[in-house]
Amino acid sequence: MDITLYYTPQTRSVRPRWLLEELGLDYKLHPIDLFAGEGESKEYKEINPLGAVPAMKIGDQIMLESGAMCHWLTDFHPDKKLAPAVQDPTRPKYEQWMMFSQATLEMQPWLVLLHSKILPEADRVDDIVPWAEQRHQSILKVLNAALEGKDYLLGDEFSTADIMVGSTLMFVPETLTEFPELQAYIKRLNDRPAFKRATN
Ligand SMILES: N[C@@H](CCC(=O)N[C@@H](CS)C(=O)NCC(=O)O)C(=O)O
Repeated sequence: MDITLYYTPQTRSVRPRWLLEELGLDYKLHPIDLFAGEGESKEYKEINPLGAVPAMKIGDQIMLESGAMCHWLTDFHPDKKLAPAVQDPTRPKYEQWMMFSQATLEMQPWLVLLHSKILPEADRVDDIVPWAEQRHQSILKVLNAALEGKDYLLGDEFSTADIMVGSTLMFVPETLTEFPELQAYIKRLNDRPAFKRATN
């Protein structure tokens, strides 16, 4: 399979790169200097009209959305056992955490960033920030409890859900101070050789 990953460090593009490393697949890395505006270039807009990373080229086909890439790559390689089989009793939990990472966990930190740094000052809604911070803490509490006594979200076995959830937590380490299970979890994930290779 001929895969090119359009990638900017310290963004959501770490998710598919980390997974590609866990799977031991060959891939080409195409760096995009998002912070220098390369996402807005005519060439890159032909890859992703929204100018965002990651994007993945599979043969001639372009795929967007980090979560979709992770889902598809994992299911394409069932022999690597990074997800339970669809018939397995732990599959519903796997699906839950995969979706949770993007639909629930990442929304509040994104709102904080948007309304404290990214939007022009005139467009920011200040009251959103404390609300989102508090909501984020409530969500972390649930996640912390779910990880008690476990190495990974599904128990002893690492899965792609840990890439999705763990990478999201790693964007906001400063919010984890009250949660020892989450801190230990992040450390465990940081120590994985595939993670180190993906973020070198
Ligand atoms: N839901 C998309 C979000 C992609 C996204 O917004 N990426 C950010 C970096 S983490 C980006 O490229 N932002 C720049 C922009 O949207 O112009 C995904 O998970 O792939």
